[in-house]
Amino acid sequence: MATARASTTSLTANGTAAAAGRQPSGSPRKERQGGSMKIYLNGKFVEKSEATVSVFDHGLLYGDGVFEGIRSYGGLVFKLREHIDRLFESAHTIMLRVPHTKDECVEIVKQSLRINHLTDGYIRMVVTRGTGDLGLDPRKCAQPTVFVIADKIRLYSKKLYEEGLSLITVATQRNVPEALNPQIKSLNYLNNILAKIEAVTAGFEEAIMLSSSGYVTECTGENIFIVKGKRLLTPPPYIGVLRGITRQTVMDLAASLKLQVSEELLTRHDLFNADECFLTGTAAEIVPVVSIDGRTIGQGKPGPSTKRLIEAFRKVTQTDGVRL
Ligand code: PXG
Repeated sequence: MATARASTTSLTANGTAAAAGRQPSGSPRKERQGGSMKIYLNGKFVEKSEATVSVFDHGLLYGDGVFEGIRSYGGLVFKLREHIDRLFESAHTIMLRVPHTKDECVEIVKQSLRINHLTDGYIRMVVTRGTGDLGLDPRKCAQPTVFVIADKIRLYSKKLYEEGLSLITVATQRNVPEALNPQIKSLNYLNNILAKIEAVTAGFEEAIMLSSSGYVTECTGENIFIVKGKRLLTPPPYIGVLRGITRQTVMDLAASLKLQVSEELLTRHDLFNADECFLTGTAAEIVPVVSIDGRTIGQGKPGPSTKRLIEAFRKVTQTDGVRL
């Protein structure tokens, strides 16, 4: 049985994970040395302490907005175009006008990294409906709010990447696409946060969310894959998962490893009986999974295909991308 669970994790009053004697892996990192951080906010770079938005911003009041999380490796911004395209698609669906061209967004992301002297960074680009009144009506919001934060991120400890994660499925179902399509990367992440709270409260780092009919969808901020023989399987987007950019990268890399990829409906039974399992996401990258709902996956340690995909992913992130 795998032992990677966070046994004494609990939720503090503000909902942040706190575990006896150890830092939660998702906790905010310390400020970079020197303490200065420049944030892009509505057309200019300002100090972090000045980077504030109105309490009337509908991004805050209603989660009315969209975002992207992007990574750069050694001065190369990975899949930058793909992230900006997805940001514009999310914005288009919620009828939010991004007040920049895609080329301008690319420049803003690059500048955010450069101005903060980051070559290996994590970038959060956010566009909200902007400042309105207390009603829902988006027509009251004159101008979208745009901000970009360039920082560092590490979701899980090194140990978890080496030994693998233990997951549980949770009662909170993934949003039904007919109500709120997970393809929209909106600021409304309560569905995912409720699932995360269930996992953390039970002493696990991450949750598997099921669809309303009980099929596997994704984790709270990562897509899920299994390896069965020479096949690499992941749930199809129509079941209600984000078309992850890391997910697509892994699907592209699989061919070179002679793995046959397909999008298939997966049950918990399929997960329990997989040879290997792993998660993908920009922030998390590729994380091996070794136990699900108490069942050991494969040999109970990161599998050979997972390790080769991690290696192939590491290589591609070091050679591909938009140069700063
Ligand atoms: N599914 C969901 C629901 C996501 O939010 C992914 C999959 C992976 O997609 P990419 O394109 O990044 O491979 C995400 C990623 C976090 C965090 O802290 C994760 C995401 C956004 C914000 C924070 O884990 N999204």
